[in-house]
Amino acid sequence: MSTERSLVLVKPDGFQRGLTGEVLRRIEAKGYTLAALAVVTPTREQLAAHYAEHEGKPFYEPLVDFMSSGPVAAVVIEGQDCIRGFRSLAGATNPTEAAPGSIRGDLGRDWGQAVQQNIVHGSDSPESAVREIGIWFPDL
Ligand code: RTP
Ligand code: MG
Repeated sequence: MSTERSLVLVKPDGFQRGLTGEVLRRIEAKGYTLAALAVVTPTREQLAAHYAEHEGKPFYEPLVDFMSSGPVAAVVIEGQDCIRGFRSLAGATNPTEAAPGSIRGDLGRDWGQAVQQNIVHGSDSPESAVREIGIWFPDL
């Protein structure tokens, strides 16, 4: 067990649908704290850095198009094992398969879209968290 930070994004679908407060409510109800919060429309350069591991995959271009389509809420959360913990709150990548009770299972609607629109992003490892926090909050 260790205190960690994780980078969470409320993606354009969640932000546009007014679900930012609901996502933050679940994060805080779990017991994690907010270390930084910003509303930004991501640039393609920011997204190229953020999603470097996915470059060349079939969903990469639609993903960058989707993620740059409007504002997102970028959030740094903090708490015991919050990297794995937030991934658990978020649920499986595909909202149709995500368990009820999870953010994606309860709120995600990916049908008819070019890419999975699944409300949130969460860092997947301590190394990713440090890297991603540096992209979205260079001054933190
Ligand atoms: P995230 O990075 O956003 O937290 O999600 P994840 O780890 O669960 O999923 P990842 O494999 O890292 O994929 C990044 C995002 O790309 C979109 N995606 N769409 N086949 C598809 O349509 C597809 N596959 C991936 C999703 O928005 C996913 O969250
Ligand atoms: Mg990922």
